[in-house]
Amino acid sequence: MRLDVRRLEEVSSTNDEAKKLAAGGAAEGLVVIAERQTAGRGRRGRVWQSVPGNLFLSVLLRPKIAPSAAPPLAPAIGLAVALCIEDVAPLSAELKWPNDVRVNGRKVAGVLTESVVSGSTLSAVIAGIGLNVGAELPAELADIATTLSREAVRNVRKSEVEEALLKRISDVYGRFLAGGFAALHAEWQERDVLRGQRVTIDSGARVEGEGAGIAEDGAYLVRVASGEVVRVTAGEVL
Ligand code: BT5
Repeated sequence: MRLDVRRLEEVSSTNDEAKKLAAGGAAEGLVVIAERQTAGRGRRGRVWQSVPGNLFLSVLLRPKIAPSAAPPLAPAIGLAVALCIEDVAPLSAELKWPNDVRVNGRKVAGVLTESVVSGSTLSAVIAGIGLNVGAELPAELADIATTLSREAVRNVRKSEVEEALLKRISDVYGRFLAGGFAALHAEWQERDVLRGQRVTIDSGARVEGEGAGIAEDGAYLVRVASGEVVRVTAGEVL
């Protein structure tokens, strides 16, 4: 994938900006990076606290796959973020299915993938990433969130993180296109924080049990009380 990076000073959300450009016919590989987001979003209408100095970017992907095959792109991009973190700092990144990246138990990055579907065709996937590099987060997030600089106990340079992230996204996406999520499965599994933990996943219905790992296709597996292993293809860990 050839990347075409557009840098903007301020946007509502880099995902919205990328979606607009996608609607105008922009090619796969367009990257929108903003210094400031005034309405950064998480999933289900949640807010992404976008403190200037941290990284906010969205990549336009146009995979030739069915809309139903798009959900594993969220954990795939999560893996790219994890690998990027390990490239730039002496840290181990942890992945919480489907879209959280953590370091030392606290969330350092989130991924928001949004599909654009026309008819029965997947016309685009916008993969948005918010990564806390070094700018201090609001106090209310202190218990659950962190930054790379805090965890690495030194200043981590944003330009370096950005460069590593774009490289990892190209690499991971290329492998996803060639071999599906299965090509990324082992690396994801090594960083899985839910495995062996009690989990409740809301996927329309509630699935409760023990995390049994990520499946080869990117779904999450939960061993429920009866001993049966249930697959969850999309959802939210409570
Ligand atoms: C996510 O949502 O984790 C996806 C976040 C994606 C943000 C990027 S920034 C670039 C692009 N443009 C956008 O508008 N969005 C994407 P979710 O799983 O719903 O998690 C949201 C929750 O994370 C919030 O409810 C908070 O609890 C927590 N949170 C908010 N801001 C945070 C931050 N800066 N660091 C860590 N946690 C945060």
